[in-house]
Amino acid sequence: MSEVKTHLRTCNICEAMCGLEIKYQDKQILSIKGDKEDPFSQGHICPKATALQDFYHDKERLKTPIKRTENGWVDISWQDAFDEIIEKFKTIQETQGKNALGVYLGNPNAHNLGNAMFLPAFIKSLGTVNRYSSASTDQMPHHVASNYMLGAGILIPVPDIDRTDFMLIIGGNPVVSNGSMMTAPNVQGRMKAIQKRGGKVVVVDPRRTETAKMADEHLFIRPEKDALLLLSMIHTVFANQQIDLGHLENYVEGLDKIESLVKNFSPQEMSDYIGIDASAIEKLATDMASAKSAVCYSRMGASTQTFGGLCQWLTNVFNIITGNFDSEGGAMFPQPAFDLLRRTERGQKTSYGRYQSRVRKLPFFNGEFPVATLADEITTPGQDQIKALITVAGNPVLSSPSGDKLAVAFEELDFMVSVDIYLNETTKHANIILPATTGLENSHYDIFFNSFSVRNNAKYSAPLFEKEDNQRADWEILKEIAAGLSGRPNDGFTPEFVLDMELKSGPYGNQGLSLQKLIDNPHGIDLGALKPCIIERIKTSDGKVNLAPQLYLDDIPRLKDMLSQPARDKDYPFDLIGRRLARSHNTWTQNSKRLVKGKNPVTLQLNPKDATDLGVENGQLLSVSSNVGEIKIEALINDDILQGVVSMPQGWGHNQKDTGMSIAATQPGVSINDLTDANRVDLLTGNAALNGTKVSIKVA
Ligand SMILES: Nc1nc2c(c(=O)[nH]1)N[C@H]1C(S)=C(S)[C@@H](COP(=O)(O)OP(=O)(O)OC[C@H]3O[C@@H](n4cnc5c(=O)[nH]c(N)nc54)[C@H](O)[C@@H]3O)O[C@H]1N2
Ligand SMILES: Nc1nc2c(c(=O)[nH]1)N[C@H]1C(S)=C(S)[C@@H](COP(=O)(O)OP(=O)(O)OC[C@H]3O[C@@H](n4cnc5c(=O)[nH]c(N)nc54)[C@H](O)[C@@H]3O)O[C@H]1N2
Ligand code: SF4
Ligand SMILES: [Mo]
Repeated sequence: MSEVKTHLRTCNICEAMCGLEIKYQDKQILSIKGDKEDPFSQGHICPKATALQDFYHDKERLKTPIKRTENGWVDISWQDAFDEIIEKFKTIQETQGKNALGVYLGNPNAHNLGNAMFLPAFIKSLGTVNRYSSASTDQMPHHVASNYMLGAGILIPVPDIDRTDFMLIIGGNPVVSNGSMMTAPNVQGRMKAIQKRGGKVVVVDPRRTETAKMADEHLFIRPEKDALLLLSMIHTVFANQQIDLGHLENYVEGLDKIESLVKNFSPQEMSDYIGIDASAIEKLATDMASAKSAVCYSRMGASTQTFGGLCQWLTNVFNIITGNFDSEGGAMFPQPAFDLLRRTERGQKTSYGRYQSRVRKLPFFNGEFPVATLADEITTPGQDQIKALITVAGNPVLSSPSGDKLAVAFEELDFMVSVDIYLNETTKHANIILPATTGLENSHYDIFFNSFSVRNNAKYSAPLFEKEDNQRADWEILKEIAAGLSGRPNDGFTPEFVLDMELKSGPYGNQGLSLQKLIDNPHGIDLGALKPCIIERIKTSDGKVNLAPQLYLDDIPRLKDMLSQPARDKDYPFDLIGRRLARSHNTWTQNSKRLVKGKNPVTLQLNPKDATDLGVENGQLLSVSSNVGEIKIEALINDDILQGVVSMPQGWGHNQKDTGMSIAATQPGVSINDLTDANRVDLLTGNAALNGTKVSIKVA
């Protein structure tokens, strides 16, 4: 046995970028703890990080390419796998057109240095517009708002949680999710610090969440009414004449349009729809506008719904008109050391809205179509129909709306490839699975999440364990396919080479930032608090913030139409929303024994009054139906949820045959996305409307 060693790295499971201190001996991990000397996370860690060792040691994780045959899965060599994939993709594209090849990118791509760096070139090599990703089940409304208001989809406003005096959280549960589009390890500690310095935290959510329980105030809201809430808050700010653009006074266009828009959205008129008293709405808006600093942060619950586009736009509008945009304690903009914004020119025309999807005419945003229409594009005959598909680090059968229908659609493909670490609900439909290295075998630097971080940082993690001879990193796989398809030789650039170049030529290059400097500082380097910078960073052609883009104004009639619809559907009287669990991450961490032990966490939470009306008892098995599917799930009755609303975890449903995750299958749960309807999208951004699914409930 060799000596016990210490390895420092950043956890790459979620967005929080926690520093880890890992003690190990040979290939054995002795402990995984929070790195107290990481200047950003200061020792914070959650239970998922300790499972990194389980993913590393998991015997069911794939390490050799496998091919589906009549006699089951067989191992094949990398060369044979690449030869067959390139030959099949080329033939299909030559005979059926470039767009006959589709691509789906899942969430772990954003948490992987090589993928974040080399995916654009890979996608280009595919030569198809049929591009999809988990972004359209998640944060597309944020990117669309930034693109139309600020000229660049990557320019995301981030709550300055460490300095704000008032934080309003709409549809986010960062105490469990550890934050999203807000990279902030130890959100709980940061929220407590707001309270300690005399500030206030308010949560707006149909559930009394773990975050709501910590907040100073929680307001229950009816699902999908957030745009109305924001409009009535903006109405109040105008009515009180509290408009204050601060240092952006000469940089904001369209204030008059907002003023006339909100006239008809007074708190009094909207209150019944929203489910919050008019006086509470007025107080919230007034208190925020009068606070020294305040920030409205709205996330998943306000994005993955029918009006996600309007919600993210109006969130920005509220912050801007109260003087809380690009200023301390408000919504601010990071200046990352690896700056993706350098790829966008001022006034540059983007692909936003350039195309419509073939079947359902949904918008193409941020270089992709909504995944809610992927099944249609596979199953509907005609020119540009998808005949071959490659998924990279994604499990859309469990993560996309009407995921079970997508599984059926995959069976219609002529050829499918998955780059993944498991044989799961999605990859089992592939003809070939290419396994990538993961987690502790990879080097890391967070390209994306430093762009959404509440402080500017830089940290590099070397691989802890060397990969085995036969293994390949995701980026190596992607480069090999790209070279085969484009006919251009692999450029040979490694992630480290590009990272070093970007750091040296980036905004901190003149302060000596380089890969070597990061290697010399393995706990990471703090690059300081966020600074006002939007005037320099904005990418609109006139350098001004566009407060009222026409696209958004044109979506208001759709919102108004909702007002005339009945509050409760006759056949499906409940609104289903999702929830996240502290011990699972989306669909893929469920093969870790230490994370899935204990009681089945996949339960339907409902209010005691609804339970009484339905004659349901705690723990009873229920049958839940929507217009597209039915599942069976146990009842969890408590008053932490609004009457008429029910909630269940997302990311589960490992109850299928022919998959290779036996620990996950011991506690399979059911998939929420067998109930969500792919036809329900936010028509403005194409984002899936996962929350607010209408369901009926009966005892099973
Ligand atoms: N109803 C409902 N649905 C939701 C949500 C919700 O709240 N409610 N949330 C949505 C959100 S926010 C998201 S981001 C999506 C996520 O949707 P997806 O990205 O489709 O799902 P994941 O579970 O993240 O899938 C990760 C896949 O990558 C594989 N993987 C893990 N690590 C690696 C790696 O290092 N390399 C490779 N090549 N593969 C790897 C896993 O085995 C798995 O197949 O789900 C969405 N779906
Ligand atoms: N432990 C854990 N952490 C995770 C993940 C995980 O799976 N597990 N996934 C990661 C990913 S990919 C992401 S994108 C982030 C997401 O992180 P968050 O944005 O914090 O997402 P959720 O925890 O799903 O919280 C969404 C909240 O919206 C509420 N909600 C639902 N519908 C509505 C509505 O109509 N209006 C309002 N106001 N609220 C509503 C829900 O009750 C829920 O509390 O979490 C990340 N972190
Ligand atoms: S909060 Fe996220 S980044 Fe931090 S340890 Fe947990 S999973 Fe890893
Ligand atoms: Mo996500």
